[in-house]
Amino acid sequence: AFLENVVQHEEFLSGEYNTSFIDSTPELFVFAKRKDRGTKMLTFIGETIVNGYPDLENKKKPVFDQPNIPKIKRSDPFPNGTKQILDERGPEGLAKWVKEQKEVLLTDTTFRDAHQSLLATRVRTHDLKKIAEPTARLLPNLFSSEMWGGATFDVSMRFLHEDPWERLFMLREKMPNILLQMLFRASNAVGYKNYPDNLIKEFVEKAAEAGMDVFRIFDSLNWIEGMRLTIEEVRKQNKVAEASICYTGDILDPSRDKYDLAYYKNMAKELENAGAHILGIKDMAGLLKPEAAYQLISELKETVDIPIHLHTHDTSGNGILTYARAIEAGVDIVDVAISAMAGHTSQPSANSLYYALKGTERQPKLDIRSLEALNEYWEATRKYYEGFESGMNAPHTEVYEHEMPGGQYSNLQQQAKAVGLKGRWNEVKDMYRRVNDLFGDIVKVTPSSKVVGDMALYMVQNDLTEDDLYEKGENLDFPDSVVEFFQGYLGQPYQGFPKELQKIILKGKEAITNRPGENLPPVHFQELKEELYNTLDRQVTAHDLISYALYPKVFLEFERFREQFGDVSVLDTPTFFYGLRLGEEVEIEIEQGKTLIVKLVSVSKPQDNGNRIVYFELNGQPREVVIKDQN
Ligand code: 3PY
Ligand code: ZN
Repeated sequence: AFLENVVQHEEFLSGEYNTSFIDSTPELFVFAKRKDRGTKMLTFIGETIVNGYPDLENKKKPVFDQPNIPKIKRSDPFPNGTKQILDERGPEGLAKWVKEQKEVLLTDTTFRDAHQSLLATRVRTHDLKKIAEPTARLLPNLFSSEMWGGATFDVSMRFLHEDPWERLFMLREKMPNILLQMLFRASNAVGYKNYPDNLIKEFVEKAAEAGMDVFRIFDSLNWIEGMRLTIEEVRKQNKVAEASICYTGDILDPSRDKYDLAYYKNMAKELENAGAHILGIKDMAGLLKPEAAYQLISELKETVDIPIHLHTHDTSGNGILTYARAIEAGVDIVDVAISAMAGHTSQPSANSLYYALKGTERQPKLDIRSLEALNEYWEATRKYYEGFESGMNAPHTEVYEHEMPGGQYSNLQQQAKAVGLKGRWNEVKDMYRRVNDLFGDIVKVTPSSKVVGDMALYMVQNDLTEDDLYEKGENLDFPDSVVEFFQGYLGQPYQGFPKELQKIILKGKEAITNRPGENLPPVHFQELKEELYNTLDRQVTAHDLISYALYPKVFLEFERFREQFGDVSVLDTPTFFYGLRLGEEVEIEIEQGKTLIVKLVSVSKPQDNGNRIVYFELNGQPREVVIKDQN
């Protein structure tokens, strides 16, 4: 069947896959016969019923309460918001407007970082679609909605079998009055490695055209050389370049003087000079203590003329106090999430901040009843995803020690489990901190944080100490990500690499000091397009091409899945994760005005060949599908 052979092909599995792979192995890319949409959908539901959703331990469908969607008048015109200000006044005009506002402005991260940090990025477009318009109508004073980028791009294709571009188009349509914001890893785009310059430009151009307004741009080593190209391209598109400093260490601790106030002030000035419309402070692990926030923001307000946008994670439980102090010091915008999706590794709660600022002139302008109504929706919706909860249910102040980003904690925990270190999680966390010291105290955020995590796992797994690396380094086979990091493929860390360790890890391999993107051959979009057209046997969009160029394997697997099962993003979330109970009936709107009514009638015992027959009613007619039982 289409592409099924591909993922098992040796070259593919070895990771040496490149985009000429299709040319040299055409036999692998043959299409399966097309089935109708109803059959595809029944096959997917049948698969889920018989074999379960791969990542979930609990396969039995719980009974969920239906999330309440707040009442809104859809026929009313949308209230104007920041989107109109950007469109009318341009990014400089918007920045000027931001600075004129007395109250603190809010970015709502519920649609991106909140679920990336709490629920392994698993929130589906289906659930965003239902609440997008109510959010835009009920919170028209939001500065922006962060709804794309970071891990959402990869995860939506890989695990949710959804096209991230479709999510963007849908949200743009449902939220015409609010700025849409994304997290962009500069030369790493929405991936884990550096990409060719022309791919970065193409991504920014097409995302801007599709409706993206604010690009929060950061480099995982705070290396400004890695950010310039993206800043320039965003400016060219007349969109908002929010160039960001990643906050690490502790400016209150005199013994951690590598990243002191002067360091951050310098970087802020450089980003302003590089063309930032807004300065982002990205506190990805939630390390910025309240008094540090006050000092940092006070100093930065003196240093730059552009507005300042602060992002933190509430892992330590101190998030609201950090914001209160930053707001006192004059920060212009802060990132929050709707309460039910806030706290712990996510952002601080919008609802809490509203009350925390009561009695001050900087209290945000919002209708708290609306916020509570949206909260009710998210409280119920979050339950759909309980299989992806990290288990952290209290503040973790140890984050100040290990400095792990909010989005990495549960991820690394899973990785540790997968390599048999489940019982040694405390050692892994401690090793993470030690590896950071070993690497010379670096900024840790995707993808540099992944390098530290890989090294920590490797050292715990092999019972290695720091001394062991220096003593028997030549016999050690270091993880690829670590070798590539020391080769300079993610860019240059502040004050350089620790030289002795670099030598041990590289074993004679060369390291670069220029921008990795300069060395990478450009993507030939036209060739890629023909190749994909031949493979997929359909028109290929510019968006498909970008997804393919960034994540070739993930994109092809996503296409294979869609060919086999159709567009499963239209399914409600409980059915997507758990299938149907006997006798249960669901309505599936496969396109506007076209609905399938699916009822599960029975499931046969496995036959000798391991197949089960799943009996449905589809729009009242009996239908059956044959599913191989993998258990
Ligand atoms: C990401 O890059 O996905 C992040 O959220 C970093 O904090
Ligand atoms: Zn974050």
